[in-house]
Amino acid sequence: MPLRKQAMKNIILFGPPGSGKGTQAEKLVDKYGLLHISTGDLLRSEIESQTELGMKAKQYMDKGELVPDEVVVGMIRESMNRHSDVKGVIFDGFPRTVAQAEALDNLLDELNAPIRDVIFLEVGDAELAERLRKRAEISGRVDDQKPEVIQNRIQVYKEKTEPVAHFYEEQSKVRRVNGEQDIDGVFASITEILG
Ligand code: B4P
Repeated sequence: MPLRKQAMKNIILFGPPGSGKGTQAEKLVDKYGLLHISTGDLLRSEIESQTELGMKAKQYMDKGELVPDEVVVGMIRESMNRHSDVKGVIFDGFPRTVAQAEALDNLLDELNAPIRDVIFLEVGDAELAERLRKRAEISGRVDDQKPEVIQNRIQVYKEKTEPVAHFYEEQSKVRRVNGEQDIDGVFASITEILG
């Protein structure tokens, strides 16, 4: 992949399931004109198209488990290749394991375009469960329907995804935001950080 001539604004939206990553990503894309890459959306679109990758991913997602790293990293690489001339990327729901974070750093090294900020949306467990329960009523998402699957997603987050925050804390890139404010309040806090 070619080196970028211009500095890219690459941002990770980080936080537990239901913390509002997808919600905020849409608003940030409007404001900053960045490319939005959501691994959750990419996987759901593979499932909808009934591809081989989608059918494999579904087995994990329906249980609230993470899809294997190599599948997700391959999808990210493909998306980045497809959009080679962007001002920057908002990574939403990725990386979710330290192995994914390392793979992303390697990929961005090749482009000479490192992650600038990791926006960490902090929301407590009770509020998360309530939001996902409400989303279930409108989204029809299989992984929102059963309380035990929601609990598993929160558990998997604590075991496998939270260590990603420490990975980026060592690079001094983590910016914590109170994700329990209303949607516009969270957005205002993020834009204050990003400028
Ligand atoms: P995702 O699609 O990433 O979904 P999420 O974490 O549940 O949601 P998000 O944080 O985006 O919340 P949202 O804005 O919708 O992942 C789904 C699954 O895909 C994973 O469990 C996993 O199996 C798989 N997967 C995805 N990426 C992967 C990876 N990298 N590796 C392996 N597997 C992967 O907000 C939730 C709800 O709250 C919404 O209804 C919203 O309206 C509401 N809300 C948002 N902000 C609010 C606020 N401030 N106040 C009140 N309500 C708010």
